Amino acid sequence: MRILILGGDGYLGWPTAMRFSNRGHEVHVVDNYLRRTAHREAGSDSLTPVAANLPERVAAWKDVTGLDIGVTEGDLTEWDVVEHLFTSFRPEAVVHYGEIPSAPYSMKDREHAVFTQTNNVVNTLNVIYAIRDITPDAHLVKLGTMGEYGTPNIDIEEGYIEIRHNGREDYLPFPKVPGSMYHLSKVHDSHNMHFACRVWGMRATDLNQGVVYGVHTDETRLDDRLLTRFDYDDVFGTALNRFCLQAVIGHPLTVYGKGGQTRGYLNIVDTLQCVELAVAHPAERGEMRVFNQFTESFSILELAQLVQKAGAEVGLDVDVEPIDNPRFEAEEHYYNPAHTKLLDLGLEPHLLSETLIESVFAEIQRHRRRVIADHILPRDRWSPVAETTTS
Ligand code: NAD
Ligand code: USQ
Repeated sequence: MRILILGGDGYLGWPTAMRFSNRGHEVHVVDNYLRRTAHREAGSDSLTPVAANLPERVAAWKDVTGLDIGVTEGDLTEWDVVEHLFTSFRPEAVVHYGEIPSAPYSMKDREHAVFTQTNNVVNTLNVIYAIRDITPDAHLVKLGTMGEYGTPNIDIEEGYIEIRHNGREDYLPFPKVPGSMYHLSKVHDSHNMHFACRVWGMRATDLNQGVVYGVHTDETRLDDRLLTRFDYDDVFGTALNRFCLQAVIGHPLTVYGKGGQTRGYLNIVDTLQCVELAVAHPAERGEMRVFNQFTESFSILELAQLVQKAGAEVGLDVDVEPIDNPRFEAEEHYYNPAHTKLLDLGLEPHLLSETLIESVFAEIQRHRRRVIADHILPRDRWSPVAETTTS
């Protein structure tokens, strides 16, 4: 199959590209290095040393496996780039990771919020129109987020809910109450995709993914030149990856507030599995499927305690020291999202274990000299109101 990977230079995009290439697909990756630029500007960096650019990455892949991956270094918000891409490559599946993924980045100030929403919404609109006008049968597999739903006080369904209201019934998109300008950008994307499926018969799968953790996939292990990025800073690092790094360098684990914030989590190898399953079982024309993509839920305090326990096993003395929550979010809440659709398609979860955490510790140790410790504590508060009431 011809598979286009948007955001193919990212944490998840690069391993996904290698996986599909390894499986014999024709793969083309696209990226404008926005993520690398944001780190450069902030003074942070991936813990793992990643190859300098996509041409170097695909050259290393070719060297190790003999397989080719095509590259476009370009911005998906530019229609010319997208139009050329679709006209020349004619994808059968489009895996869309190519957005700004960070809630804290989007909440810094007006500029970052506008940039996040413009980048994410405009580039997805370009992709939708390219599918409509150039490759109408292509299947869009788009990375959304569990955070689109927020933390409502009812069970979360997979995308849609049956509603009875004043004696009538309908099956409608599940209500969305997201917690950041970034998460909102994903809600806007979902609405635009739903519209394109209803009105133009696009086929799409919206993968509402939880928080991803882990360093390695089968392909990144083949050669150090194939490593994917691993971030632990306050803006782009995600919870478990941050905690593992903090444990290794002796930094107290940064649980925000009461620590009851509960989220769905999954191993990076399961991200690849889920995306492969979605691509192998395409949505019908006109169908907008929504899969909740995570394998298990933890509160942030539970996660910290798991890391602490795994640390003790390998002789690390790990402290958990809750700090003032820089975000505006519920710290104690109900959380029970459905996540059966990917299991029904054959997902075999790799659940979080002490052994896995210990293997992440070991990989962090290997790159420890690259740690930039002054990018661990959060620097931006999300709510001027919260700032006033806590100061
Ligand atoms: P990432 O930042 O590492 O990857 C995204 C890539 O897209 C980056 O390399 C970036 O340069 C590129 N990009 C952004 N805007 C672009 C544009 N306009 N044109 C071309 N390229 C562009 O992030 P990630 O962690 O790999 O996440 C990938 C996707 O999965 C994102 O959409 C994110 O929202 C979603 N997601 C991630 C997680 C997670 O825990 N990592 C969880 C749920 C959902
Ligand atoms: N948290 C801490 N301490 C930390 C970091 C985070 O307590 O040091 C808490 C946060 O306050 C939040 C939870 O842990 O309650 C998750 O935070 P996170 O930074 O790991 O994840 P989040 O900001 O939600 O974003 C990440 C990815 C994003 C993806 C999302 C999936 O960056 O791309 O969409 O996870 S989800 O959370 O399901 O929406």
